Amino acid sequence: MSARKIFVTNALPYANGDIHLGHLVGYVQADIWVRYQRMRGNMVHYVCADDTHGAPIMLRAEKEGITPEQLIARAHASHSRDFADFLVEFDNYHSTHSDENRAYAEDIYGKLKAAGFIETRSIEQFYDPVKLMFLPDRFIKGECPKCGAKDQYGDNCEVCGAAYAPTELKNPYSAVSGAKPELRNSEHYFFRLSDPKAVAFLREWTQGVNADGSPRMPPEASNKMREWIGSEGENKLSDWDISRDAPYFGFEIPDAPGKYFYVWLDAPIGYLASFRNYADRVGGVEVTDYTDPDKAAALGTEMVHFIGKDILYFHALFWPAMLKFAGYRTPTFLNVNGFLTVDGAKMSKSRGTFITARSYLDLGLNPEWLRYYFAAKLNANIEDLDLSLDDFVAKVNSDLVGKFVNIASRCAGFIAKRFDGKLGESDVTALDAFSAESLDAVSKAYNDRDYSVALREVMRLADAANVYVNDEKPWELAKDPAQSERLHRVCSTALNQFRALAIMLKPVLPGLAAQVESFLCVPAFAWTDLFRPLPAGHVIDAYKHLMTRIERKQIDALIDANKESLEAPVAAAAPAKQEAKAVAKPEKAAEASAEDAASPISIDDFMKVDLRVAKIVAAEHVEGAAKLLRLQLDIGEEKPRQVFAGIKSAYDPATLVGRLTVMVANLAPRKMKFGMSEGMVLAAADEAGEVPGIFLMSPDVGAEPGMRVR
Ligand code: B3M
Ligand code: ZN
Repeated sequence: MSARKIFVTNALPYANGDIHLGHLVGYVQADIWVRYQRMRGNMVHYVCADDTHGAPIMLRAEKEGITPEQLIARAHASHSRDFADFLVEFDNYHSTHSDENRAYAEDIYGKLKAAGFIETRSIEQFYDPVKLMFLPDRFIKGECPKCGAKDQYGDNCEVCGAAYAPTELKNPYSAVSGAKPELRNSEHYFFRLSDPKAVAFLREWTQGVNADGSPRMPPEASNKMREWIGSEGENKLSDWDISRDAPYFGFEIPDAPGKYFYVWLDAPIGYLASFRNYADRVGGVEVTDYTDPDKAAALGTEMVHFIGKDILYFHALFWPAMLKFAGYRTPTFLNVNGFLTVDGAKMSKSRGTFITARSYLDLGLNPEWLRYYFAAKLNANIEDLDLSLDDFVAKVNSDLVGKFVNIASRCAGFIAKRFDGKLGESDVTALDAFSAESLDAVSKAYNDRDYSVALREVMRLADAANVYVNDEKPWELAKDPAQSERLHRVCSTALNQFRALAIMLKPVLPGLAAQVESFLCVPAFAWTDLFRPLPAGHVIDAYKHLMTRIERKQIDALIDANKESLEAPVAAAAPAKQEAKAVAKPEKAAEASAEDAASPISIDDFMKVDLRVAKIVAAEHVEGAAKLLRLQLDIGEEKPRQVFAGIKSAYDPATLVGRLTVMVANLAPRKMKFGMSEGMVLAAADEAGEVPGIFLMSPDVGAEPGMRVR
């Protein structure tokens, strides 16, 4: 069979937040697949980019006092670093705010327009008369029309779960300026998805198969699409609003001054842009082989997208329709992953399970532990994946350290000490377990993205290798000089078994595999190496320790580091709705972990914290918040500061009014579910939890609001 030619992408992370473990599921899944395909000798171009446009990025940059370009440059650097450190190895990590993306977006839009798929229409929308902009749904808040809960977003209520249009909110206000929004008309551009040609195409595309009979998406996804499109004769698809009015951070639509492409229009186009940027950089790759429908069909090139289930709608409907009617090839396959839960529950900032990629690395946890755990639980279905923390520790320690690494650590020393690092003959029958049949099973499972099946088979083989070592007992053979030849044979055999396991684990554990390659003194493993054991006479290096065990206390430190401070809970990440591009930044804990607290800082570090005596001029309960009180703090400024403090369990708000305390005055303001928090008050609590209560700080008699504390 000739080599496959595959263009692979991962969903583009939004430039408005950090990479967290929930993101990593899909990236690790794709990276494993790419590495496996490459080991098989297939040609893969694997690209990604940051998704950079839209109102949330514009507004956030403004709030931080930087340009959107600066904000996305910062995100690009941190995202690239996070992926590289988790061994997710893209050929290119580009940006949707790029010349290539503008060119593709204009080309696709122009072709859709020429084909009659673009239409303009006037729509009525909320407008912020202070900020002078139309408001995305997520930036309008008010009272839920169903249950009356206050401070709910414009698209759905977090208290009763109702979904509604922003115009249905009672007492709506702009989350940007606080102003009462007005309804205004504006001309919008639409992609005519309801056109009978589009509907017919999508019905076939989502339900049909590729020319070679392979499916285009998992069956659950096809079924979902059937529901969304509706059955023959019925059409549930509505036209898609692809424009936004200035001010907006994005690409202006050609011949439409003041109108911009909606971020979701140019986001998937970013796949092509990143590929183009890559091809131009490296040379020798012909992008149109993968994007032109005729060339793609003739050459059999594939285009595979790895996405999360929350963005299926965009990738299974809008994206293929855009490509099709603009004269591009359509995707070969959509791989759809589910959400990550931690210990069976949604990731949570207050519980510390909304874990950033960076915090994991910073605490010295090995990225391959997580890659292995994810892989061991991943299959080709759209299922949520649970990171069960105890199971994580147990599985990594037992499989990787206890079973895999253990084989080498028990045998390699004898080869070095007794046989000058030279391998001897291997026991052919002991290697029989690694039959073509079981290797085929592993291959098939990797190719089908059934990694849990692949790894179960690999661990079965590891068990067999351990049984062999346990039966042969090299440590006992070593005591008897007459058994030297036998010892040589057993250790050589076991190391060949170990090598075969390392080859099969390489897509998941590329770093560990590289260490094994260097220890065995062999070039980079290819899949076909499985069928050729190392011969007698091959010289290996001294064994170096390959992987340490995870300790539960490392996990506890990780949870601690991600625990949101009591004083400043942040609104939970917005679900990825059409307008809801704002994924709240997972905030690092303000309270450092126990170790951090103990390490010394300089006086300069301390002086960076602006502590002030503050007078509590108002205190009240916050509706819907279990732990918080809303405080107004006078620190001698024109207006009191609003601060949310997690002290509700300890204080009756009425008793607080009038008293003095100490606040951090230069903490970056944070947008919370209930409003802005503009600082933090200081309070003591027993970390061990033995002494109950929270104790607010007080200055001595005579202190005045606004005095600096140092
Ligand atoms: N950036 C995911 C989100 O922000 C979105 C994916 C784009 S893939 C083309 O919800
Ligand atoms: Zn409600």
